[in-house]
Amino acid sequence: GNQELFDKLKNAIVNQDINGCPAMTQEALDAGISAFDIINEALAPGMKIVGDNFEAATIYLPQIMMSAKAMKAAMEILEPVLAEEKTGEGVGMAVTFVQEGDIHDIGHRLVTTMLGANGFEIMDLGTDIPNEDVVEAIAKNKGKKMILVGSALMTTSMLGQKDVVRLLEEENLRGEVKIMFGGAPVTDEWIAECGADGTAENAAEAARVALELM
Ligand code: HCB
Repeated sequence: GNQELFDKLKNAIVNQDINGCPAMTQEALDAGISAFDIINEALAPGMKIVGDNFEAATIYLPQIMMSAKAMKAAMEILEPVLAEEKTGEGVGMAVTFVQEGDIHDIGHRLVTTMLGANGFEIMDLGTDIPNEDVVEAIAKNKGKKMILVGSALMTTSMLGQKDVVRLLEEENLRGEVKIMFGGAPVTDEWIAECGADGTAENAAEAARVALELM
């Protein structure tokens, strides 16, 4: 059944199976499983295990990089499918980015993809983005219905999230945009301290929260 495929795919991420992972992803699609479920039930939980293993020091950076590659290969198959499954239209624009100093892009890509699949017009600024560039992107799109979606995976880069809110306030742009921040170290307390509007635990929830905020 589906659970068996999900487990196989999860293991493909954990075991750094760069060829098996996209192959099994295709197999799951062919079996009629949605791209959405493949991501939320198999790929993202697989990366979560990888993160836990790294924290437990049972694996090291080279293994993580291989798992990340396996994940990317699967996402390359799923992204066009999600674009086709797209629901909703004219929800607004989502400006997505990862904070300066931070190159972790797996969660960012998942969230960005999921927002696009839920009808947002996407402006993906990428990773390691200085706050000045973020503010400029918001300024350029002033007047549009907009949400800023930032990720930070490190406690150090996370601090920049507070600065970007302050910069937007200084430029009188804070009222132009909703703000959602996420990434493993981000907590509800941090969101309150930053003056952002919301956060989410995973990509599916991020899409839900973003739609609610608009
Ligand atoms: Co990286 N790394 N890493 N890493 N890495 C972390 C993040 C640590 C927590 C691991 C640890 O030490 N415990 C740690 C940060 C410590 C800290 O500050 N607290 C760390 C470190 C220190 C480093 C380096 C400095 C290591 C080194 O070189 N010595 C280096 C830094 C590079 C840099 O950014 N300048 C580094 C490098 C790497 C790679 C390259 C090996 C690889 C990244 C590959 C890539 O992204 N292309 C990597 C990875 C993979 C991780 C872990 C293992 C997993 C991160 C991940 O992809 N998770 C991570 C451990 C962990 O997080 N527990 C570790 C899976 C995704 C799906 O989850 O949380 O990113 P996510 O996103 C979720 C969720 O948060 C939410 O939805 C997403 C989808 O479900 N979400 C949002 C995300 N953004 C959102 C925005 C919103 O608005 C709303 C929701």
